[in-house]
Amino acid sequence: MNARRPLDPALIEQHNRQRLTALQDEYDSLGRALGRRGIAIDALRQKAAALQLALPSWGVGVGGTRFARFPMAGEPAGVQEKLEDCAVVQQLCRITPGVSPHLPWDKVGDPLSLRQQAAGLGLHFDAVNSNTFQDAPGQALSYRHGSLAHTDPAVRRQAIEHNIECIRIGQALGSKAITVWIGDGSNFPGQQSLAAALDRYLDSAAQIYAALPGDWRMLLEHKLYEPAFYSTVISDWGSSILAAQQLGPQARCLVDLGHHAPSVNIEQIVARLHRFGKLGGFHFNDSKYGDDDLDSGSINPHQLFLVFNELVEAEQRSPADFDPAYMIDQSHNITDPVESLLSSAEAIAGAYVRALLVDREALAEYQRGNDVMMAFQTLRLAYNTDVAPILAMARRDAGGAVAPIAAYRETGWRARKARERRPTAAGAGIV
Ligand SMILES: [Mn+2]
Repeated sequence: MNARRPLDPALIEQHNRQRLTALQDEYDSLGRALGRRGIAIDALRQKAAALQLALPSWGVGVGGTRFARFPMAGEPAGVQEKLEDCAVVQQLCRITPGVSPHLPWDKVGDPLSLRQQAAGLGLHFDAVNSNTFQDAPGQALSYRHGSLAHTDPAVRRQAIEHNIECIRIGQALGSKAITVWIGDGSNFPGQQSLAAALDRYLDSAAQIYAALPGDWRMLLEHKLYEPAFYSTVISDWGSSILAAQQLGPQARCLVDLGHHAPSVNIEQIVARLHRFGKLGGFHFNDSKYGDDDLDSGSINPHQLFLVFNELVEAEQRSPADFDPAYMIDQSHNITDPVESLLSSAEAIAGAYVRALLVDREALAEYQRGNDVMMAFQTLRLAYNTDVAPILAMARRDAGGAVAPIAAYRETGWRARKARERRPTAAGAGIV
């Protein structure tokens, strides 16, 4: 299908024309430098172009904290407008064709027509996210004291049915996975039996698992704390992989980069999960203190590189069972979400391409010989290489923008939407 582009392609072409001479010069120079290291730059350009990320439907709206949300003129209100903004991101960066919807935040209505609308914009739907961490308007029973791990079987049943409904809607949308994250846990010692709460979760999760279509995955997302501040039922990758192993082969673990204790070695978790066939996917973001949902690569780009270093190694080690889902999960509170997503997509792609630069044979040799410094320097050399010209060329090849944020500003998209779209509400709440 010939996708309808929200931005005028002529504007992007004009933007690229102004930058092409400089870009070609930088690309050629980098190509010669990489050639001296035995690396073919054009192969990297193709791999960079093949990377695919899913955007969070909730991420194109302005987020907030539990204190406040500051709306932005022209931000998208409903799912149709959110798709439009996702298409803007995709048109400019060309590696974000997926959209991960959140139910019931996204009022899907007729899923088939929404799927058609997405396809018309050059998008498809990625993993659906269920939501039993807050009460939807008109909901019969409250999740105040939990959902899938609630002590009341009727509440658990309601939460299970919501997840099964998400699968049904997801099927109509063309998704192949459901991401399950629950806020269940406790705020006080003694509030709940830690053992019994996990048992109830496992029983509920098994009922959702039983409703999975054969070609679907169930992605279990762990998180250390919040909203429960003393204990959380699926708090860490250990709980997640044990649950995924008990549920069955279609259950995998989802790693949200912000959902770990400070200083935890996330790249090692990635390697472990892959080793046991349980690496389901990622929610990319960055954090300084906790689950900050900051823009990918804005705080610790080195960690992002080390995660991709494990992913590239995992893919080379066993390509047959390597297909993690890459999704972004961020809350953009004070920036234009389109710009934050463009910046994040660039950071993720950059970490990936840098990881591709690692000389794996040399690294293995240094590791075998216990040459610590040269093993480290092998990673360092890759990390210190500026791969921006590769990413820009890959985008341009695919019809995207050489400098996506600059191009976005040149189009005047947000100012136009500020005139066209209804204002959104302020309010508060973690989103
Ligand atoms: Mn997440």
